[in-house]
Amino acid sequence: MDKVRMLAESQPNIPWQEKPANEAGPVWRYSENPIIGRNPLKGVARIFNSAVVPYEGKFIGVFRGEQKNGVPHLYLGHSEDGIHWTYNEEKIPFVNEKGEPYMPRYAYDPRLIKVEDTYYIIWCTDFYGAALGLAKTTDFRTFVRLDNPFLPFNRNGVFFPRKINGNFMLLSRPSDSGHTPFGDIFLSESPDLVYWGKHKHVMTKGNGQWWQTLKIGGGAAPIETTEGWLLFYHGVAGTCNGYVYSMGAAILDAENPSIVKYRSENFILTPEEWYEERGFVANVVFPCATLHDAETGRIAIYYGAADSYVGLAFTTLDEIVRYIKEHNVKIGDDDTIGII
Ligand code: BMA
Repeated sequence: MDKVRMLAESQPNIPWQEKPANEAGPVWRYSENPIIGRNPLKGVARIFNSAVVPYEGKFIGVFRGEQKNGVPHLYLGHSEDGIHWTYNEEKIPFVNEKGEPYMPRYAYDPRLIKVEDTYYIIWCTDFYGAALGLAKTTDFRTFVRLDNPFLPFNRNGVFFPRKINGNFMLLSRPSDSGHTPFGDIFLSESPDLVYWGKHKHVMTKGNGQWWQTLKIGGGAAPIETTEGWLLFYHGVAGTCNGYVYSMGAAILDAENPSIVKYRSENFILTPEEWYEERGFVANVVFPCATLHDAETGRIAIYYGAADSYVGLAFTTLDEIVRYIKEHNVKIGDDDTIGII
């Protein structure tokens, strides 16, 4: 069998630590976690569930900052190494297409994804309830907010990093406006970011795997590989003490990503460390982004921890793909194109 390869750029300077000898799982945590602690900038009590990209030889991020009045907004951050961050104290100043201020009432769980020459921010916004908000930038100075792609209620919008058959591809998780005790991952397409359609079902919450029995949602932008799209996502268990968020992984078909090729039966990261188990919301591991290097196959996963911190975890393409295949489980009709 050919060795699996990433169909992505080389990013030799991403954060990295080798796997500790005593680590049994396919994903290991950064030893200095959490990389972002409490009160990280003026007026912001906590940063978590945030997204980063490589930019001009360094790194740039869009951060979910929980202000001291409890309302989340998005903040821009810069880093030389992907670990130590400085932030703009002002919220990201979204404008409409005429250049006029166009701020969301709140904004959380951003993803930041480059498609062609443009960076897209997609987040959870207020559209008479929780829905997807969308903005674009090419220079991280002007942020043009576009029409909300979908009707309420929806969360966990994740773009693919390239168009497929000429269309933008967007994963989402239809929700309710509250704490959503249900939900699967769906796929939608758009030629122009205005009209969305060709909706398909991608992945079902897994009733046989109790860690993801309540709901699932897309996490980081899928990584293109010779095996298909590698997706890190979150899965939620409902316990007598509340929800528990873990990280899962799957591989979607390269040209028809509504088809799941492989999906790990087991979580690949679950709350175990103090910063995942203790915080504003205990027991949350919530991936929103990766940095990855095609040359070495290294992957650095950024995840929110306990709605209070940002953690970093590592794997390699070889290791995670082998693990997913070895623990592959077929759930529902995930292996179909997902139209009924
Ligand atoms: C979800 C989202 C996430 C959050 C999680 C756990 O519904 O709101 O932002 O991390 O709940 O509180």
